[in-house]
Amino acid sequence: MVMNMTGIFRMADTDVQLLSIAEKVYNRERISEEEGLALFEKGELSFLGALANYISNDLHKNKVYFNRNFHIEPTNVCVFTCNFCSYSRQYKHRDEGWELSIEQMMDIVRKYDGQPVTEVHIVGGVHPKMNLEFFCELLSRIKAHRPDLHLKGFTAVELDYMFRKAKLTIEEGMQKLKDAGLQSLPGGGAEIFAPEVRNIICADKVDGDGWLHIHQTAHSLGMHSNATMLYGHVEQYKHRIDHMSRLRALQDITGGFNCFIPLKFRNAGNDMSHISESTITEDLRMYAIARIFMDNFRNLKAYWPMLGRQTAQLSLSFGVNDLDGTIDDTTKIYSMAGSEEQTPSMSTEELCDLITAVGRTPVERDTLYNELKTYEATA
Ligand code: V47
Ligand code: SF4
Repeated sequence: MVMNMTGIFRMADTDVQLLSIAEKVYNRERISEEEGLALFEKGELSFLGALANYISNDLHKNKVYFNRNFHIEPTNVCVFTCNFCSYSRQYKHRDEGWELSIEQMMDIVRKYDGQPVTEVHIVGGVHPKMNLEFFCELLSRIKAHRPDLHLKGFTAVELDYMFRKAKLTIEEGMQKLKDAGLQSLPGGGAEIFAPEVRNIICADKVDGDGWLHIHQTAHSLGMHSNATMLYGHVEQYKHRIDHMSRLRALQDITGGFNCFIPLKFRNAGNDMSHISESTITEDLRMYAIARIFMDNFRNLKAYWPMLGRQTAQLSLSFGVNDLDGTIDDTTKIYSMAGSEEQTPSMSTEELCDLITAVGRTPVERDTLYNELKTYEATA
Protein backbone atom coordinates (compact mmCIF):
# COMPACT_ATOMS: atom_id res chain seq x y z
CA MET A 1 0.00 0.00 0.00
CA VAL A 2 1.32 3.46 -0.87
CA MET A 3 1.09 5.81 2.09
CA ASN A 4 0.30 9.47 1.44
CA MET A 5 2.42 12.32 2.75
CA THR A 6 0.29 12.96 5.84
CA GLY A 7 0.55 9.29 6.79
CA ILE A 8 4.33 9.62 6.85
CA PHE A 9 4.10 12.70 9.08
CA ARG A 10 1.72 10.85 11.40
CA MET A 11 4.22 8.04 11.74
CA ALA A 12 6.92 10.60 12.52
CA ASP A 13 4.86 11.82 15.48
CA THR A 14 4.35 15.27 14.00
CA ASP A 15 2.68 17.99 16.12
CA VAL A 16 -1.14 17.85 15.85
CA GLN A 17 -1.55 21.35 14.43
CA LEU A 18 1.16 20.76 11.83
CA LEU A 19 -0.51 17.48 10.89
CA SER A 20 -3.78 19.24 10.26
CA ILE A 21 -1.95 21.83 8.10
CA ALA A 22 -0.33 18.98 6.15
CA GLU A 23 -3.79 17.50 5.61
CA LYS A 24 -5.03 20.84 4.24
CA VAL A 25 -2.04 21.18 1.95
CA TYR A 26 -2.55 17.64 0.72
CA ASN A 27 -6.14 18.59 -0.18
CA ARG A 28 -4.92 21.90 -1.65
CA GLU A 29 -6.95 23.97 0.82
CA ARG A 30 -5.98 27.46 2.00
CA ILE A 31 -4.27 27.77 5.38
CA SER A 32 -5.11 30.58 7.83
CA GLU A 33 -2.82 33.32 9.18
CA GLU A 34 -2.65 31.45 12.48
CA GLU A 35 -1.58 28.30 10.69
CA GLY A 36 0.99 30.24 8.68
CA LEU A 37 2.45 31.53 11.92
CA ALA A 38 2.56 28.00 13.31
CA LEU A 39 4.61 26.93 10.29
CA PHE A 40 7.16 29.67 11.05
CA GLU A 41 7.24 28.80 14.74
CA LYS A 42 7.18 25.02 14.62
CA GLY A 43 7.79 23.78 11.08
CA GLU A 44 11.05 21.95 10.56
CA LEU A 45 12.86 22.45 7.30
CA SER A 46 12.25 18.92 6.00
CA PHE A 47 8.54 19.08 6.86
CA LEU A 48 8.12 22.45 5.15
CA GLY A 49 10.15 21.31 2.16
CA ALA A 50 7.96 18.23 1.68
CA LEU A 51 4.78 20.31 1.69
CA ALA A 52 6.18 23.03 -0.55
CA ASN A 53 7.53 20.50 -3.02
CA TYR A 54 4.20 18.73 -3.13
CA ILE A 55 2.49 21.99 -4.14
CA SER A 56 5.05 23.07 -6.72
CA ASN A 57 5.14 19.61 -8.29
CA ASP A 58 1.36 19.69 -8.49
CA LEU A 59 1.42 23.12 -10.16
CA HIS A 60 4.53 22.90 -12.30
CA LYS A 61 5.63 19.26 -12.43
CA ASN A 62 9.37 19.35 -12.89
CA LYS A 63 9.58 22.72 -14.61
CA VAL A 64 11.72 25.63 -13.46
CA TYR A 65 11.30 28.91 -15.30
CA PHE A 66 13.83 31.50 -16.26
CA ASN A 67 13.74 34.59 -18.36
CA ARG A 68 16.21 36.35 -20.65
CA ASN A 69 16.32 39.93 -19.52
CA PHE A 70 18.54 42.87 -18.76
CA HIS A 71 18.29 45.68 -16.25
CA ILE A 72 18.51 49.43 -16.62
CA GLU A 73 19.11 51.38 -13.42
CA PRO A 74 18.59 55.01 -14.45
CA THR A 75 20.08 56.43 -11.25
CA ASN A 76 20.99 55.59 -7.68
CA VAL A 77 20.30 59.13 -6.50
CA CYS A 78 17.30 58.97 -4.20
CA VAL A 79 15.19 61.35 -2.16
CA PHE A 80 14.35 58.57 0.30
CA THR A 81 16.48 57.20 3.09
CA CYS A 82 15.69 53.50 3.55
CA ASN A 83 18.03 52.20 6.23
CA PHE A 84 18.61 48.86 4.50
CA CYS A 85 19.66 50.44 1.22
CA SER A 86 23.35 50.21 0.31
CA TYR A 87 22.84 51.48 -3.17
CA SER A 88 21.34 54.95 -3.04
CA ARG A 89 23.05 58.34 -2.69
CA GLN A 90 21.31 61.47 -1.47
CA TYR A 91 20.78 64.27 -3.97
CA LYS A 92 23.36 66.46 -2.22
CA HIS A 93 25.95 63.67 -2.76
CA ARG A 94 24.88 62.92 -6.29
CA ASP A 95 28.44 63.28 -7.59
CA GLU A 96 29.11 59.92 -5.86
CA GLY A 97 26.26 58.24 -7.75
CA TRP A 98 25.09 57.94 -11.34
CA GLU A 99 22.39 59.66 -13.40
CA LEU A 100 21.91 58.23 -16.88
CA SER A 101 20.56 60.31 -19.74
CA ILE A 102 17.99 58.85 -22.12
CA GLU A 103 20.73 58.50 -24.71
CA GLN A 104 22.95 56.56 -22.28
CA MET A 105 20.04 54.24 -21.47
CA MET A 106 19.36 53.75 -25.18
CA ASP A 107 23.03 52.73 -25.55
CA ILE A 108 22.34 49.95 -23.02
CA VAL A 109 19.27 48.85 -25.01
CA ARG A 110 21.26 48.91 -28.28
CA LYS A 111 23.90 46.63 -26.73
CA TYR A 112 21.26 43.89 -26.89
CA ASP A 113 20.37 44.41 -30.55
CA GLY A 114 20.07 41.03 -32.22
CA GLN A 115 20.14 39.18 -28.90
CA PRO A 116 17.17 37.03 -27.86
CA VAL A 117 16.28 38.94 -24.69
CA THR A 118 12.55 39.31 -24.06
CA GLU A 119 12.36 41.81 -21.20
CA VAL A 120 13.94 44.96 -19.87
CA HIS A 121 13.62 45.62 -16.14
CA ILE A 122 13.90 49.35 -15.31
CA VAL A 123 14.25 50.31 -11.67
CA GLY A 124 16.35 52.75 -9.68
CA GLY A 125 16.45 55.45 -7.04
CA VAL A 126 13.90 58.24 -6.85
CA HIS A 127 15.64 61.18 -8.49
CA PRO A 128 13.88 64.52 -8.00
CA LYS A 129 14.61 65.60 -11.58
CA MET A 130 13.68 62.40 -13.42
CA ASN A 131 9.97 62.91 -13.88
CA LEU A 132 7.01 61.26 -15.54
CA GLU A 133 7.69 63.01 -18.84
CA PHE A 134 11.32 61.82 -18.81
CA PHE A 135 10.30 58.21 -18.23
CA CYS A 136 7.49 58.33 -20.81
CA GLU A 137 10.06 59.44 -23.36
CA LEU A 138 12.43 56.66 -22.30
CA LEU A 139 9.69 54.03 -22.63
CA SER A 140 8.55 55.21 -26.05
CA ARG A 141 12.13 55.37 -27.32
CA ILE A 142 12.80 51.79 -26.19
CA LYS A 143 9.50 50.54 -27.66
CA ALA A 144 10.18 52.26 -30.97
CA HIS A 145 13.66 50.73 -31.15
CA ARG A 146 12.73 47.27 -29.93
CA PRO A 147 8.95 46.63 -30.08
CA ASP A 148 9.39 42.96 -29.09
CA LEU A 149 10.84 43.78 -25.64
CA HIS A 150 8.43 43.60 -22.70
CA LEU A 151 8.86 46.77 -20.64
CA LYS A 152 8.71 46.06 -16.92
CA GLY A 153 9.52 49.06 -14.82
CA PHE A 154 9.28 51.23 -11.74
CA THR A 155 8.54 50.22 -8.19
CA ALA A 156 5.44 51.60 -6.49
CA VAL A 157 7.83 53.92 -4.62
CA GLU A 158 9.08 55.50 -7.83
CA LEU A 159 5.55 55.67 -9.23
CA ASP A 160 4.05 57.25 -6.12
CA TYR A 161 6.65 60.04 -6.23
CA MET A 162 6.39 60.48 -10.01
CA PHE A 163 2.60 60.82 -9.99
CA ARG A 164 2.48 63.11 -6.96
CA LYS A 165 5.07 65.40 -8.57
CA ALA A 166 3.08 65.44 -11.83
CA LYS A 167 -0.08 66.21 -9.80
CA LEU A 168 -1.89 63.27 -11.36
CA THR A 169 -4.00 60.56 -9.81
CA ILE A 170 -2.46 57.10 -9.79
CA GLU A 171 -4.84 56.03 -12.51
CA GLU A 172 -4.00 59.01 -14.73
CA GLY A 173 -0.25 58.61 -14.24
CA MET A 174 -0.34 54.86 -14.80
CA GLN A 175 -2.36 55.30 -17.98
CA LYS A 176 0.27 57.71 -19.33
CA LEU A 177 3.06 55.22 -18.67
CA LYS A 178 0.99 52.45 -20.19
CA ASP A 179 0.36 54.55 -23.30
CA ALA A 180 4.12 55.13 -23.53
CA GLY A 181 4.75 51.37 -23.53
CA LEU A 182 4.95 50.21 -19.91
CA GLN A 183 3.54 46.68 -19.60
CA SER A 184 4.30 45.41 -16.08
CA LEU A 185 5.50 46.57 -12.69
CA PRO A 186 8.30 44.87 -10.78
CA GLY A 187 7.68 43.97 -7.17
CA GLY A 188 10.10 46.25 -5.35
CA GLY A 189 9.37 48.75 -2.62
CA ALA A 190 7.01 46.48 -0.70
CA GLU A 191 9.52 45.66 2.06
CA ILE A 192 7.27 44.89 5.06
CA PHE A 193 3.85 46.54 5.05
CA ALA A 194 3.26 46.63 8.83
CA PRO A 195 3.73 50.28 9.92
CA GLU A 196 5.67 49.41 13.09
CA VAL A 197 8.37 47.80 10.94
CA ARG A 198 8.14 50.18 8.00
CA ASN A 199 8.67 53.13 10.35
CA ILE A 200 11.99 51.61 11.42
CA ILE A 201 13.38 50.53 8.07
CA CYS A 202 11.91 52.93 5.49
CA ALA A 203 9.78 55.56 7.20
CA ASP A 204 9.63 58.18 4.47
CA LYS A 205 8.44 56.34 1.37
CA VAL A 206 4.99 55.17 0.27
CA ASP A 207 3.27 53.09 2.95
CA GLY A 208 1.86 49.58 2.65
CA ASP A 209 -1.64 50.70 1.67
CA GLY A 210 -0.19 53.04 -0.94
CA TRP A 211 1.95 50.23 -2.41
CA LEU A 212 -1.06 47.92 -2.65
CA HIS A 213 -3.24 50.63 -4.16
CA ILE A 214 -0.72 51.33 -6.92
CA HIS A 215 -0.54 47.64 -7.83
CA GLN A 216 -4.32 47.33 -7.70
CA THR A 217 -4.61 50.28 -10.09
CA ALA A 218 -2.10 48.74 -12.50
CA HIS A 219 -4.08 45.49 -12.43
CA SER A 220 -7.33 47.37 -13.09
CA LEU A 221 -5.74 48.77 -16.26
CA GLY A 222 -4.89 45.26 -17.43
CA MET A 223 -1.23 45.38 -16.42
CA HIS A 224 0.50 42.68 -14.39
CA SER A 225 2.97 43.04 -11.55
CA ASN A 226 5.18 41.20 -9.10
CA ALA A 227 5.27 41.37 -5.32
CA THR A 228 8.29 41.22 -3.01
CA MET A 229 8.90 41.02 0.73
CA LEU A 230 12.17 42.06 2.37
CA TYR A 231 12.71 39.62 5.24
CA GLY A 232 15.34 38.77 7.81
CA HIS A 233 15.94 42.09 9.60
CA VAL A 234 13.88 43.61 12.45
CA GLU A 235 10.54 42.09 11.50
CA GLN A 236 8.89 39.22 13.37
CA TYR A 237 7.18 36.20 11.85
CA LYS A 238 3.78 37.80 12.42
CA HIS A 239 4.81 40.71 10.18
CA ARG A 240 5.77 38.33 7.38
CA ILE A 241 2.39 36.63 7.67
CA ASP A 242 0.55 39.96 7.70
CA HIS A 243 2.47 41.04 4.58
CA MET A 244 1.76 37.84 2.68
CA SER A 245 -1.84 37.87 3.81
CA ARG A 246 -2.43 41.35 2.41
CA LEU A 247 -0.90 40.32 -0.90
CA ARG A 248 -2.99 37.15 -0.96
CA ALA A 249 -6.15 39.18 -0.35
CA LEU A 250 -5.37 41.57 -3.22
CA GLN A 251 -4.56 38.66 -5.50
CA ASP A 252 -8.00 37.21 -4.69
CA ILE A 253 -9.54 40.43 -6.00
CA THR A 254 -7.43 41.16 -9.08
CA GLY A 255 -5.45 38.05 -10.01
CA GLY A 256 -2.88 40.50 -11.39
CA PHE A 257 0.28 39.31 -9.62
CA ASN A 258 2.61 37.14 -11.67
CA CYS A 259 4.86 36.02 -8.87
CA PHE A 260 6.00 36.46 -5.29
CA ILE A 261 9.67 37.13 -4.53
CA PRO A 262 10.93 36.94 -0.94
CA LEU A 263 14.09 39.09 -0.77
CA LYS A 264 16.69 38.21 1.83
CA PHE A 265 18.06 41.25 3.66
CA ARG A 266 21.79 41.72 2.94
CA ASN A 267 23.69 43.75 5.47
CA ALA A 268 26.80 45.19 3.85
CA GLY A 269 27.27 48.94 3.47
CA ASN A 270 24.01 50.17 4.96
CA ASP A 271 22.62 51.59 8.20
CA MET A 272 21.42 48.15 9.29
CA SER A 273 24.81 46.43 9.07
CA HIS A 274 24.67 45.55 12.76
CA ILE A 275 21.81 43.11 12.03
CA SER A 276 22.96 39.58 11.15
CA GLU A 277 21.75 38.05 7.93
CA SER A 278 19.33 35.13 7.99
CA THR A 279 20.78 31.61 7.77
CA ILE A 280 20.32 29.44 4.69
CA THR A 281 17.94 27.24 6.70
CA GLU A 282 15.82 30.28 7.50
CA ASP A 283 15.89 31.33 3.82
CA LEU A 284 14.67 27.91 2.70
CA ARG A 285 11.98 27.87 5.40
CA MET A 286 10.86 31.29 4.14
CA TYR A 287 10.48 30.05 0.57
CA ALA A 288 8.65 26.92 1.62
CA ILE A 289 6.17 28.83 3.81
CA ALA A 290 5.59 31.36 1.05
CA ARG A 291 4.75 28.50 -1.30
CA ILE A 292 2.33 27.00 1.20
CA PHE A 293 0.67 30.24 2.36
CA MET A 294 0.42 32.11 -0.97
CA ASP A 295 -1.94 29.60 -2.53
CA ASN A 296 -3.14 31.99 -5.26
CA PHE A 297 0.37 32.91 -6.50
CA ARG A 298 1.36 30.36 -9.14
CA ASN A 299 4.97 31.44 -9.23
CA LEU A 300 7.56 31.75 -6.48
CA LYS A 301 10.78 33.37 -7.56
CA ALA A 302 14.24 33.12 -6.04
CA TYR A 303 16.23 36.10 -7.21
CA TRP A 304 19.66 34.46 -7.52
CA PRO A 305 21.80 37.65 -7.83
CA MET A 306 20.81 38.46 -4.26
CA LEU A 307 20.58 34.97 -2.80
CA GLY A 308 23.67 33.51 -4.45
CA ARG A 309 23.40 30.75 -7.01
CA GLN A 310 23.89 27.82 -4.62
CA THR A 311 21.10 28.79 -2.24
CA ALA A 312 18.94 29.60 -5.27
CA GLN A 313 19.57 26.08 -6.55
CA LEU A 314 18.64 24.59 -3.16
CA SER A 315 15.46 26.67 -3.08
CA LEU A 316 14.18 24.59 -6.03
CA SER A 317 13.49 21.82 -3.52
CA PHE A 318 11.59 24.24 -1.26
CA GLY A 319 8.80 25.46 -3.50
CA VAL A 320 10.62 27.80 -5.88
CA ASN A 321 9.77 27.39 -9.56
CA ASP A 322 11.39 30.48 -11.06
CA LEU A 323 14.98 31.75 -11.05
CA ASP A 324 14.34 35.11 -12.73
CA GLY A 325 16.72 35.93 -15.51
CA THR A 326 20.02 35.52 -17.17
CA ILE A 327 20.63 39.19 -16.27
CA ASP A 328 23.75 40.92 -17.43
CA ASP A 329 26.07 42.92 -15.22
CA THR A 330 23.64 45.81 -15.10
CA THR A 331 22.21 45.51 -11.61
CA LYS A 332 24.07 46.92 -8.65
CA ILE A 333 21.44 46.73 -5.91
CA TYR A 334 22.75 43.51 -4.43
CA SER A 335 26.46 43.62 -5.20
CA MET A 336 26.51 46.88 -3.21
CA ALA A 337 24.62 45.22 -0.32
CA GLY A 338 27.11 42.38 0.05
CA SER A 339 25.83 39.64 -2.24
CA GLU A 340 28.48 37.11 -3.25
CA GLU A 341 27.34 37.80 -6.83
CA GLN A 342 29.50 40.84 -7.54
CA THR A 343 28.78 40.92 -11.27
CA PRO A 344 25.56 38.97 -11.52
CA SER A 345 25.50 37.42 -14.92
CA MET A 346 24.70 33.86 -15.91
CA SER A 347 24.52 32.53 -19.44
CA THR A 348 21.50 30.50 -20.48
CA GLU A 349 23.71 27.40 -20.49
CA GLU A 350 24.92 28.01 -16.92
CA LEU A 351 21.39 28.65 -15.70
CA CYS A 352 20.12 25.46 -17.40
CA ASP A 353 22.99 23.43 -15.92
CA LEU A 354 22.14 24.74 -12.46
CA ILE A 355 18.53 23.60 -12.92
CA THR A 356 19.20 20.22 -14.52
CA ALA A 357 21.80 19.39 -11.84
CA VAL A 358 18.92 19.00 -9.37
CA GLY A 359 16.79 16.95 -11.73
CA ARG A 360 14.50 19.71 -12.93
CA THR A 361 13.66 20.87 -16.43
CA PRO A 362 14.58 24.44 -17.43
CA VAL A 363 11.89 26.32 -19.31
CA GLU A 364 12.44 29.76 -20.75
CA ARG A 365 9.43 31.98 -20.12
CA ASP A 366 8.40 35.50 -21.06
CA THR A 367 7.41 38.11 -18.47
CA LEU A 368 3.83 36.81 -18.33
CA TYR A 369 4.98 33.20 -17.86
CA ASN A 370 4.14 32.05 -21.36
CA GLU A 371 6.49 29.17 -22.07
CA LEU A 372 8.97 29.89 -24.87
CA LYS A 373 11.37 26.95 -24.90
CA THR A 374 11.98 23.77 -22.93
CA TYR A 375 15.59 22.71 -22.49
CA GLU A 376 16.26 19.01 -22.22
CA ALA A 377 18.96 17.91 -19.77
CA THR A 378 22.46 17.86 -21.24
CA ALA A 379 24.81 14.99 -20.41
O1 V47 B 1 12.51 47.15 -2.76
C1 V47 B 1 17.28 46.91 -1.30
C2 V47 B 1 15.47 45.31 -2.05
C3 V47 B 1 14.23 45.84 -3.86
C4 V47 B 1 18.46 45.57 -0.07
O2 V47 B 1 9.88 42.17 -9.72
C5 V47 B 1 17.43 44.83 -0.67
O3 V47 B 1 11.01 40.78 -10.90
C6 V47 B 1 18.15 42.94 0.37
O4 V47 B 1 12.29 44.54 -6.00
N1 V47 B 1 19.15 43.59 1.01
C7 V47 B 1 14.31 46.26 -5.32
N2 V47 B 1 17.29 43.53 -0.46
C8 V47 B 1 14.56 45.08 -6.24
C9 V47 B 1 13.32 44.30 -6.56
C10 V47 B 1 13.33 43.22 -7.57
C11 V47 B 1 14.49 42.54 -7.86
C12 V47 B 1 14.44 41.53 -8.81
C13 V47 B 1 13.32 41.21 -9.49
C14 V47 B 1 12.16 41.92 -9.21
C15 V47 B 1 10.94 41.61 -9.99
C16 V47 B 1 12.15 42.93 -8.25
O5 V47 B 1 15.50 45.44 -3.45
C17 V47 B 1 13.86 46.87 -2.84
C18 V47 B 1 14.33 46.20 -1.57
O6 V47 B 1 13.32 45.35 -1.07
N3 V47 B 1 16.72 45.71 -1.40
N4 V47 B 1 18.36 46.85 -0.49
C19 V47 B 1 19.34 44.89 0.82
N5 V47 B 1 20.30 45.53 1.48
FE1 SF4 C 1 15.70 54.87 -2.51
FE2 SF4 C 1 14.81 52.43 -3.17
FE3 SF4 C 1 17.14 52.71 -1.81
FE4 SF4 C 1 14.81 53.23 -0.61
S1 SF4 C 1 15.45 51.20 -1.42
S2 SF4 C 1 16.66 54.54 -0.54
S3 SF4 C 1 13.59 54.10 -2.26
S4 SF4 C 1 16.74 53.43 -3.89
